[in-house]
Amino acid sequence: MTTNLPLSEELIAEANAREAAALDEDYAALGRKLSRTGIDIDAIKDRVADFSVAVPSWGAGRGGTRFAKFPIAGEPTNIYEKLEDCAVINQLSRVTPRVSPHFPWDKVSDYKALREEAQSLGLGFDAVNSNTFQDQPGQAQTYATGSLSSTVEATRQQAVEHNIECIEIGRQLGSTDLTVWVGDGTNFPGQQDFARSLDRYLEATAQVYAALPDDWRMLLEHKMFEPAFYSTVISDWGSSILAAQELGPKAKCLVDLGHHAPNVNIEQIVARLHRFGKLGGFHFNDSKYGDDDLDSGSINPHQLFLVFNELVEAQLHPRDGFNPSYMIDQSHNVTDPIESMLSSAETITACFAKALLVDRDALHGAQESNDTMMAFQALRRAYNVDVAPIIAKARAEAGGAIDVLAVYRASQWRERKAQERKAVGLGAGIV
Ligand code: LRH
Ligand code: MN
Repeated sequence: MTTNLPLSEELIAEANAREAAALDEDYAALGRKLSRTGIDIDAIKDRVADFSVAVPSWGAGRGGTRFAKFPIAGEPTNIYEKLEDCAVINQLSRVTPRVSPHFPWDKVSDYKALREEAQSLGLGFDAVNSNTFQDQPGQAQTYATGSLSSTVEATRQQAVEHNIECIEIGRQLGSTDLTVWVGDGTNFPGQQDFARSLDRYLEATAQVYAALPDDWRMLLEHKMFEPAFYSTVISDWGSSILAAQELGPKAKCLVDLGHHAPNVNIEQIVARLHRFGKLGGFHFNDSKYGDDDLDSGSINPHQLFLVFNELVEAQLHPRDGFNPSYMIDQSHNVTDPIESMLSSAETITACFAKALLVDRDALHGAQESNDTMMAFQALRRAYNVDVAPIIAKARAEAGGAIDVLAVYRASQWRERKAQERKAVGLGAGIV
């Protein structure tokens, strides 16, 4: 039961009152434009109102690189403060009602209390993330030479037990997905045998798979490189889908947009994973070079649109258990994390709305008749529509803010939290 939303509803209502007339005008104008091509704007708005994307608990604080992390005053210092900030994002945007937690970063002693606190803030939990890419103080076995694919039996067992512990925590939080990303790999040719490394990974991951409750899924996250810089055990969608097929029907593939080489056709990977019933979820972000974890759609919004174009096609041709988890996974190194996730949630929702505007009959007809230009134009026409009035209308009707960033800044949330929260020390790395 949502009892204590972080921001005053009056603040949002007063700001919306000032914006309402302009929004209504823009919405009506866009509605007339879309109805000329047979599109009912309210039907699109209703689809948008049902759309949601989860936010990463680790994205609520400042992120960093191996060189440095520059904290901001008032950033969250524990999972409870992270939930508060995630609740601000959802109260304003009304599209981020779930948080994806990461363990042990979000470890607490009472998960029932954590779940209740989240519920009081209007939040639930999405996929839980395990972490066998860092050693924790007092850990028996190091992950320095790998985790689920380690040559050391005791290390693989430790990694298996940690993942099973994450499932147990997730069950208490009401989650039904476990995301497994392992940084296992090598920095030198010959350092490890590719086949034996994968076999050890499969043997160990099968033990985690066996511990999944019936209604759970395991989401395998592939990544081309980093922290390993010569080879990575699950480096691409091919390794991921083969592993997921080997493990069983509850194993699916998670696509982190930043985990591919520049210019890889990610939307085609989405179509392929869907074709074989293995599309399990997404980590949305953007990148120009490596796994930059930049704000979604900030570098290549057209690629994000093309990914959603494939997802709308997939919804029209569902395969076994088509229910991909949409999650943001970003590192906010230079912005206020709340502002970045508000902006990213808007961009992700907008790319979904634009994909809904594609005239599928015109597209399919042009594809079948090899009318290349009209096939391309079917996508481009939809991409060129400014869907902001639809997103804002759906948001305002759900109690959110028409201008999310303006209301967030007017709330003085960060300034107020800077008074309350203890300062975060200097450091480096993602969290
Ligand atoms: C790995 C990754 C993974 C998370 C981590 C925070 O690069 O994308 O999803 O565990 O970032
Ligand atoms: Mn990720």
